[in-house]
Amino acid sequence: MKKVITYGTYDLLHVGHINLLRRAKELGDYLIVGLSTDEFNAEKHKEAYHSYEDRKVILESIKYVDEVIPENCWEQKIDDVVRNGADVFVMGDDWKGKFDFLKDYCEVIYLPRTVGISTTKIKNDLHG
Ligand code: C2G
Repeated sequence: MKKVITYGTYDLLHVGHINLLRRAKELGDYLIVGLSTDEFNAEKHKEAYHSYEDRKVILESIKYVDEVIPENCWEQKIDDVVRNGADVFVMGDDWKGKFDFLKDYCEVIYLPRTVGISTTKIKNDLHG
């Protein structure tokens, strides 16, 4: 079984997230998502609208997602890849190059982002 792993906040779920998850799943048979905890989001200077628990329930309901694990820190990726036996690590290409250190442990693929949508854009558009 070919395992794929990716990470993110996945707040205010939108088509950019779904496009990423669909393409990530297409690269294997089983997709694990490392979901940023509220505490880790603070480290990323991000504040999610939905709590970790709610973002986890939402992600787990997506047909492309097989498992959701917490992302607590930047340093856990190598351990996650090894412990979960992930064959492929996937991220949107806004992260291009940032996780190349994982190439020693698995395939690293950066996928083109979906243009024109982001959680930040949704928040800004809603604020009028
Ligand atoms: N994404 C995308 N297209 C968009 C918006 C997001 O392809 N229009 C992708 C991002 O590149 C990322 C995933 O969707 O791969 C989740 O995006 P975020 O929730 O914004 O994740 P981020 O805050 O970038 O956290 O350790 C890695 C971090 O946790 C990534």
